Amino acid sequence: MGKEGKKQIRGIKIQSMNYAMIAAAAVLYVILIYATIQASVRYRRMMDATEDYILCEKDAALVREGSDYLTEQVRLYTMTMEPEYMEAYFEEKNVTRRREQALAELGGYRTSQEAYEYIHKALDNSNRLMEREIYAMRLIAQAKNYDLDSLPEEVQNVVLLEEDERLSSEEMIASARNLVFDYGYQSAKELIATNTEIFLDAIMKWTRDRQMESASSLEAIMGRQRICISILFVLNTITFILVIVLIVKPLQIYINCIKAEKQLEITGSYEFKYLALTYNDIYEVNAANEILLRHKAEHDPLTGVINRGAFEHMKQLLKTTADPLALLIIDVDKFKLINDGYGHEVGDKVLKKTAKMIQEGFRARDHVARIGGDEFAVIMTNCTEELRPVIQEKIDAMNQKLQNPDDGLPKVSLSIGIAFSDSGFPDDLYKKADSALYIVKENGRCGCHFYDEND
Ligand code: GH3
Ligand code: MG
Repeated sequence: MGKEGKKQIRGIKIQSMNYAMIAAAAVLYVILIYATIQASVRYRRMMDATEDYILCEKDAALVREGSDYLTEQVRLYTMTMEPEYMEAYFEEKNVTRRREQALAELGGYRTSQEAYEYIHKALDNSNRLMEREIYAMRLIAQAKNYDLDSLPEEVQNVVLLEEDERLSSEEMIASARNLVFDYGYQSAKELIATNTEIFLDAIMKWTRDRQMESASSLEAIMGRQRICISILFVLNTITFILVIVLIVKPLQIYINCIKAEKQLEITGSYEFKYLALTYNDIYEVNAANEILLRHKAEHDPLTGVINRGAFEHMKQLLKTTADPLALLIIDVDKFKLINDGYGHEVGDKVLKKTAKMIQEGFRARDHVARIGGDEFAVIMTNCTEELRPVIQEKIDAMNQKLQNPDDGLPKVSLSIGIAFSDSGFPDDLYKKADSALYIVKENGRCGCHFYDEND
């Protein structure tokens, strides 16, 4: 098969398969890596949402604590009238500022705007309550006749209502206590607590929404990762199967073919099929060359029958066999005269014709060889002396034909010496046949003689 034939080979190319697998694996790996990054981002978001919630809760607690602390200090002040409580109150209001700091911190977090407004409202409520508290403190200071200059500016700046100015000290104290203990104060406090609660509820809901969103997209990403891993597994399995089908199996088959000295089976990938076809081409050419060379080495180029070398080889092979055989040595009579009279070319033609005739005259299993210039030998396998008349007949027929040529070639005749062997080709068989031939040559040629011990 030539190049054209090889072009028509159908099969998967290992190279193409490799490229396809590498490309598919690369795409899947990129998707997987991207999905992993996405998963980390979603996970981080979930963590952030939880962290934000904790911080919001802490800050909401700070707002409430700050407000409660102010309430506690103002109430203690109105009850005990000890200045230290007023100092503690203003320390919280102006220096510690837990509520403001908590709110400032909340502004920095990723919080829901809606929730943020509630905590802001809580702070506004707390601030509005402070006006009432400071007014209460001013009433106490007024009732106790404290030096106004020693009091915080906010207290100094309070302008008492006219009806309060007219109150007695006890009434003022009672009014101050009433301001920070009455129902209105309590409701305002509850409003602060409610707004803080609403804030926390809103933050909780917001956090849960963020977590749910991140969790569901995390779930989707994990799903995609599972699909990618499954596809990778399938691809790997396909690759393994293809390697077995396209490479491993064909190699085993090829090795077996080579061991059996057979042509290679056309199987496996495109490359293997190409290799097998090329090998088979070479194999065929080699086999043909071998046949040709062996034929050349064993055959006579002029007549086409086996040559002397092959005849000797055959003698060796038959030496130890058990079958009976006959050896005929055939020589063309006065052949020199043909050469001299008609030329060498005619001589060759006569030799060719003689060889052909001998070959056609004997059985296919008999071996005809050219063992000299005008000398031939026939080994008749499985032949006993019983066949003498048959042999005689054959020889007579051949001589008859050669003596009456119808092809324009000169007349010739053959002299033949024959010897039999009961088993194989003994060493002296040739000599016997040759001596029988000599007898024919001595006795007028054109005929045959069977070797006889008594000759
Ligand atoms: P005899 O009857 O005693 O055999 O006489 P003969 O002339 O045939 O003598 P011999 O067998 O010795 O001669 C063989 C001749 O065959 C000698 C040689 O020139 C000739 N010869 C050998 N090989 C070839 C060949 O290939 N072609 C031709 N044309 N002649 C050959
Ligand atoms: Mg001769």
